[in-house]
Amino acid sequence: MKSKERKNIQDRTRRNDKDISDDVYVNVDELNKEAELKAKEKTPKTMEVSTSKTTRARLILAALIFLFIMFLFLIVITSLLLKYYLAMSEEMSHQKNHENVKQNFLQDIKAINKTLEIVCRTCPSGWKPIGLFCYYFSTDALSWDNAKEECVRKGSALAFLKNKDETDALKASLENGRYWIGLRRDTEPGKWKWVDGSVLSHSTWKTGEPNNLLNENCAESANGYWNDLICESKLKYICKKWCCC
Ligand SMILES: [Ca+2]
Repeated sequence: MKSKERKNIQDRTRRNDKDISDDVYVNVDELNKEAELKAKEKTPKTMEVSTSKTTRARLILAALIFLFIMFLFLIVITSLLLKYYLAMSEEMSHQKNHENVKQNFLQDIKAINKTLEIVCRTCPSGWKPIGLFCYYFSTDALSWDNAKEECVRKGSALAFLKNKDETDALKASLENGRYWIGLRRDTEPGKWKWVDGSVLSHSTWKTGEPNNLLNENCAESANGYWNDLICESKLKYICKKWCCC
């Protein structure tokens, strides 16, 4: 009897152990499944976090590259501006030096002209200094050819008045008289030439002149205005020469 009871007890014990073992296995499986579920739930978030970090890192890298490129760009622009500034400074310096040289040159020219004017005012007796020339206003009357020869004999030339400044300078001396000037009709029709061979480039002809009335081939200054006249006419004359220069 005792043996039978012992056996029953052993059987019950064995069944309980088996039940317990089964319960343990069941719990372990459940825990594994739960862990898997949690792992599945956690994986997307982990991936999202990882992706976000990668994106941020790329953005930071791109920003750094952009800043570096901008830095290089600023260096290049600054270098170009500096180079341009230095070139402009050098150019302005050259221009300033050139302007100084020009001003000094003009001052020297003025000083030379002033000196020449003073020297050239030393005209022979009976000659009148006007500008850089000496003029002789004759009191005797000659034909145009004789007047020309007389001027040459005096070391001068029958006056040639090539520009307005000279004509204006002589205006006061010519207002009250008639004088031969060194202008004669050329062989070419309509052309006039000065005694030095130069062509006419400036004139103060009287209104209606030259009219070439009765073969008038020589020019006179009549009260400051020019008129063509017969060369054999007897008129006072003007000689002109450089002074002592
Ligand atoms: Ca005339």
